[in-house]
Amino acid sequence: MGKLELIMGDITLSDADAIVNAANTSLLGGGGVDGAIHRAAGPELLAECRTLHGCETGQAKLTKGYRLKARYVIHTPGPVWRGGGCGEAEQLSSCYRSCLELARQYGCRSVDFPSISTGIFGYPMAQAATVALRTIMDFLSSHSMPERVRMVCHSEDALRVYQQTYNMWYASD
Ligand code: AR6
Repeated sequence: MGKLELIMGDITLSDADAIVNAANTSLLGGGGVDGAIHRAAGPELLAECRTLHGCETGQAKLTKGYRLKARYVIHTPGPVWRGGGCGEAEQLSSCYRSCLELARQYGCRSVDFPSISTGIFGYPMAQAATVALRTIMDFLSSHSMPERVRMVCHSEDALRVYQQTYNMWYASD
């Protein structure tokens, strides 16, 4: 079974085969990690994104990585948090699953994720971590690729939440 790692860092510096972009449904860029990925990848990324004609929440589309070290960027619009009663958890889980499925189809051995929806879209970090880790662990337990998935947390607080969530659900001792 592939392994999951929780680290702190800047996903634009990732050397994984694919990185995930917490995008919006236009796929035409924005703030947060989306803005950082577009800046680091260069204008060719936006040019390719324009050919994709957007993406639905919970789905994913793949582009090349251009000036990034990562070969591919997998763009997924997460849900906007509306209090939790509007299908947000199912949509967030679908984001992770769709990205992992695309990565597998493109032969990616390693994939790095940011914490989708937990910035501008307002999803509470602990609840997002539960959905993210459960979906990734389920996928890894039933597929041989990718071999390594990393959650790249952007702050110590975020990393602590992911570690605590992991320990709560998956630690064996
Ligand atoms: N590396 C890793 N994680 C990061 C980085 C980075 N360089 N920069 C931010 N984060 P957000 P969302 C974390 O707001 O909530 C955009 O405008 C950040 O701390 O980037 O899904 C899109 O176009 C947070 O934990 O994405 C959409 O309109 C996480 O990444 C909207 O924002 C996600 O924060 C998407 O909102």
